[in-house]
Amino acid sequence: MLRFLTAGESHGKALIAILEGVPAGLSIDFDRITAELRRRQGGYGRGRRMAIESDRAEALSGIRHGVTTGAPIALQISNKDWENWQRTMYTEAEQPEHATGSDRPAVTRPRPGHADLAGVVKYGHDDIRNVLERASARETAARVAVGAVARQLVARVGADIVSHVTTIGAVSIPDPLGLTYEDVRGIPPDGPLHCANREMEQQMIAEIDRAREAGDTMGGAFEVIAHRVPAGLGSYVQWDRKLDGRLAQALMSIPAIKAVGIGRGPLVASLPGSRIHDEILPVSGAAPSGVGVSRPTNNAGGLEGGVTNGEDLRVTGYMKPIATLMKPLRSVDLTTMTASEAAIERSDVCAVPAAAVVAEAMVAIVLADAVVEKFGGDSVDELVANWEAFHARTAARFAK
Ligand code: EPS
Repeated sequence: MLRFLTAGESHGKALIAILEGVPAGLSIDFDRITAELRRRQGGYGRGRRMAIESDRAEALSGIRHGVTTGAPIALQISNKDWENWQRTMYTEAEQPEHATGSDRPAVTRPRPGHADLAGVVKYGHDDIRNVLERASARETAARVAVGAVARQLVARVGADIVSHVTTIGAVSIPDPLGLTYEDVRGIPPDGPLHCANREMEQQMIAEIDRAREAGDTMGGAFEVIAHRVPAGLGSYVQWDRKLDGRLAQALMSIPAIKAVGIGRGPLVASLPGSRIHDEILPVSGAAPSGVGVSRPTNNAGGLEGGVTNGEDLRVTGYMKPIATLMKPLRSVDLTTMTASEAAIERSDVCAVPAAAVVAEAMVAIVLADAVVEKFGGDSVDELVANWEAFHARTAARFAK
């Protein structure tokens, strides 16, 4: 229902996103888009590139006088670093006369863990730059801009999306599911890792510092929580309609994410059913989701049968360490086919907090898609009216 494409290289002129399927009549707060883009640029462990960029999305279509028209929305984020790369990244056949920046030699030593090797094999390139420019996580800025629009749509049916960092290297907060949406919403925006536990955050920072000093990199994990998600999104009737599968695909598509967990995640494999399944209890009064029962636990992470059940949606992403090491791993120079250290490109030491912001955006996009699917997608008024009717019907059903 909602689909988007992005284009753009890390050191090209700009990133572009085209988002189709946003209903007409949605007021767009551009400051919110800018704020999300700024959040993605932050977090302890980022490299020097982020000091160059100050991302802003310019809307080129699909929005008029601040309100969506129903037409495809095109967003553009300029790369400020472009001026340092024009002689390397120009698109014309010949280097333009007034091109700026330096003319860099080909990259020929693939970094283990990066798309470098697989990319040159697949596309038949000699210069790894043709791979790494697009395989760069720079692309995720475009996703965050799209996600910032999607967030504003899902907010119209009450949903809010937050995230927190749960692991950096060997340091993990003890029980992420023990934290509520309110706990995570309350993390100060300037928290260096956006971790709910200030003490453990210091240990995580030390972990990143140790990696930096060793010329190494560090991965981690983050959890995304979507609060007040309408019940009944997704479906169990067909494999590709299950919302857990759609969320997993969306999160796994973020660079460096190697695993996704829903609710209790991998632990479901090692605990008995009596400790995993969330009991269903009667409740007095109206539940905010309209589903008039109480669930004392939420190990399912808000999804049963691939359908939202009215509890908070909780999804965890596990990120590997970044592939560019200042103390490089062994590799092979593809020009001479001799042993050689992997290439060093300017990079981050740890980008887990940024990945968490990207994951929020991807969750927003998946939820917006599912909301449009369930409640209709031509105009926001129509969508909201359908949601309200569904909510009222659900509440009435459970009031019996
Ligand atoms: C990245 C390498 C670094 C990161 C970049 C992702 O870029 P550069 O090579 O320009 O220093 O900063 O991330 C971003 C540019 C961004 O916006 O997140 C990589 O190799 O993937």
